[in-house]
Amino acid sequence: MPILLITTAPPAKSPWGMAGRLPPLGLAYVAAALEKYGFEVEIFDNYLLERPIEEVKTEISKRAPEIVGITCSSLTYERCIETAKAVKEALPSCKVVVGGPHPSYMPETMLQHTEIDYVVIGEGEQAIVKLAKALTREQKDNEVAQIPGIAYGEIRNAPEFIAKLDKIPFPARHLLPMKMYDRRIPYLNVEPVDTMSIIRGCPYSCAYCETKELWGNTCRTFTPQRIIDEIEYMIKTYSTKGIYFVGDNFTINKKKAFQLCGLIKKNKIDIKWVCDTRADLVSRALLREMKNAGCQTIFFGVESGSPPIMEKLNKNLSLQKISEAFELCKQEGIQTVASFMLGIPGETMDDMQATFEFAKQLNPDWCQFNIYVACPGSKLYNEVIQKGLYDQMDNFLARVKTAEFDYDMLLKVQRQFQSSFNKSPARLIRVIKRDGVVSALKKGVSLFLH
Ligand code: B12
Ligand code: SF4
Repeated sequence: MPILLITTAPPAKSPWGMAGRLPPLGLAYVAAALEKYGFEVEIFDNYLLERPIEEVKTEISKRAPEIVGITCSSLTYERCIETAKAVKEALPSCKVVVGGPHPSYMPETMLQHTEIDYVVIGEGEQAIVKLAKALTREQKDNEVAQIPGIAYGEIRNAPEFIAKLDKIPFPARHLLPMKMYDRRIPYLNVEPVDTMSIIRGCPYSCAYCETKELWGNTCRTFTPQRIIDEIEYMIKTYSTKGIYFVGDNFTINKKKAFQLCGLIKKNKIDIKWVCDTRADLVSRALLREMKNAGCQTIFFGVESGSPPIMEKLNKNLSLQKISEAFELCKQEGIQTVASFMLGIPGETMDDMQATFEFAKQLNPDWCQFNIYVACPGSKLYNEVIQKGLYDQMDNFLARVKTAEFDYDMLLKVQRQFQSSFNKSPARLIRVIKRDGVVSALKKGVSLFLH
């Protein structure tokens, strides 16, 4: 049974801005699971290629799959529906399955479209294999209705999390045009850089985040040896020099993080990497071990410099702890990225100013001031919707507006903060230390012109 997995083109115009073009790891995992069970699979990454829908339709007719799986985030919701329609126009008997963050949080918004046959809620690997197997059999209806994480008609089955992640194969990167992706990242001084996802689930309950809804509240990881096997495979197959560990809280399981770093050193693996984590999940000993194992940069979601706003975000993390983590990283020679959000419901201009002051105090290597967008699945999203604290809704993502601020004000504040931070002497000194005078001067000129 031939199966085609598709990412949709990004929306033509989005108030949320567009991020980089990285390999769609989720679809690659789904593809690998299907291949393991002998299914014939192709991936068409139209988020990367951005072909118009008529061309997508031609592509679908040409490949003649019996199942099309589409990945969907809230941002690409409309594109997903458009693509599902194109599938049914090209091949009316082809089954359309959607999965990814948005269908997992809001399956009803997908199933109201008759072009969509099935929704997969949560992790896709087990559900898609069960579904594809069932669809090849005579008694498919009974079998499909039993699949955990499947939704269609009146059926809404709860997902089943994969207990032992090592059981799932490496993502099927061989089905992707690997050379066409953005294989550079400002936080690493090597290239090509590729992505890996090694952790699923999070026990924290930050009000703006919906990760739990997709991955559950228990943190699951691949074993350190399995991660090493994938890194070595990447180096051998794709000449990978840097790894961007996408996803949340790399150091959440400190023991495994130590083991992984130990194995990188023991096997003399020459790789540089960047990861995300929380400021309360690092220690000097761990940072030292990470640095020795090739970690160049850590991305911290700091979010705010205002204690009441941190309280509101339910981050359960003090500013003191964050300052300590940044200081430790400096001392151990690991670069830092501090990411902040502006425009949290309840935030005042004073709170935003506190964020800016805190950013200066942390003095990270890179600083991002992002305008908060309320995403389905999170506690804060529900509050924004219930209280009507938004002035624009695009693909279910809400642009927040309160008595204190609107989007235009936030844009001004964001530009001012970003520009002041980039031009600050402390930052320039940091860039000189990091990149050398010539490169820093070049960057300095571009920063001042910013
Ligand atoms: C890395 C990342 C990015 C990268 C790369 C994205 C990419 N090409 O994959 C970049 C930086 C480009 C990015 C951009 C954006 N991102 Co992002 N991103 C992530 C992050 C941290 C990891 C994604 C990942 O690789 N996960 C690992 C893989 C294995 O998981 P997965 O893709 O979800 O796939 C699994 C299941 O969802 C399911 N599945 C997925 N697709 C399908 C399809 C079928 C048919 C089936 C059966 C199953 C299935 O099975 C997969 C395997 O189990 C997640 C958070 C997270 N922890 O997941 C946020 C996340 C996906 N991003 C998010 C957002 C909001 C964005 C942006 C809108 C941000 C912005 N303002 O620009 C853009 C939109 C990009 C887009 N195409 O939609 C939200 C999505 C929320 C939502 N409601 O949709 C998330 C959940 C983060 C968050 N908590 O807010 N992102
Ligand atoms: S923001 Fe990070 S720590 Fe907080 S709930 Fe989401 S994944 Fe967990």
